[in-house]
Amino acid sequence: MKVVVIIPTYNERENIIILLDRLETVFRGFKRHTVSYLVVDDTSPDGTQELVKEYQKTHKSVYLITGKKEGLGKALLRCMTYAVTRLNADILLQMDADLSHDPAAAPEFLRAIDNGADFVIGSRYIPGGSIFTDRLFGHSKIAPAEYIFNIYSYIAVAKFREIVTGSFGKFLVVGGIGFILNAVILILLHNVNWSATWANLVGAAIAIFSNFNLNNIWTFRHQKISGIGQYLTKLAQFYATSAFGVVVIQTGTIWAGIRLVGDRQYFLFFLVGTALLLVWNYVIYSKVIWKK
Ligand SMILES: Nc1nc2c(ncn2[C@@H]2O[C@H](COP(=O)(O)OP(=O)(O)O)[C@@H](O)[C@H]2O)c(=O)[nH]1
Ligand SMILES: [Mg+2]
Repeated sequence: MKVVVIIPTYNERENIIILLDRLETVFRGFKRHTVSYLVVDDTSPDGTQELVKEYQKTHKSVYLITGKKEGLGKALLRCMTYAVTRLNADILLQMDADLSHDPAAAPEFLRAIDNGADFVIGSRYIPGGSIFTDRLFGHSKIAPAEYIFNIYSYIAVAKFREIVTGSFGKFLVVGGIGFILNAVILILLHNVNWSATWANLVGAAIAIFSNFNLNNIWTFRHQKISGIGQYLTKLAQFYATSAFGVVVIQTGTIWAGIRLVGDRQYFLFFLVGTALLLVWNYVIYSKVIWKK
């Protein structure tokens, strides 16, 4: 298979040739794969690129792509795309140019791939792991503050996306549909002279039925309830826990709030009660009704 070692560089003139030489030594006589090297240099002002171009004259398996500096992540994406689409790489092996990734360890990564791994990651934190050598020449391009900020903002965005697109977001959408159904039925029946109480009971009963089925086929589809016996048992459970939530948790919060603080704040207690109801419902659905 074709291995492309990808090496991002920015101001690595003291290191890049040493690294390429060491890699070539390590892979000399390596028969299982053909190995080439792709340097991605973002027009380093120290002339890294010129050194690599000179080196290419005598080393045919070294490739170079260049661009303007947009950060390490962008450089790596560009480089991976090039390696796959232009050099037909089957396996990508990424190494920093500052000699902090030991070339002698590279064949071990390929061995793991040969043994069936799809992705191999080296870590200084596993048993036997360490920084083999730390950067001897030049300096780190990645400022600690920026690094920490980027990691935390990535985690925050990923977590938010997971909540919105994950089961909690779907649960909210399903609940919203139920709320609309409930309101529409209440208004329609009230218009044909039903009492608001009965009209709401029918609306709520239909909304709960809709919530149950939509949650079953969408929100919690990986734990889908099937089989008529189980379906009916879970549906009854769903009605019971939904009724408990509305009567005890939501209405109870309003009742307690009014008694403690007074009637004028009733809408605030409605909002608090509804928030508690959402938590109750979500916990019951995920931990009881659609328990993994
Ligand atoms: N092409 C390119 N390479 C970069 C850029 N930033 C860092 N690098 C390279 O990425 C590797 C890791 O960067 P380094 O400064 O050693 O980061 P550290 O190991 O986290 O301190 C080195 O080979 C750098 O030359 C960039 O913006 N573009
Ligand atoms: Mg480094």
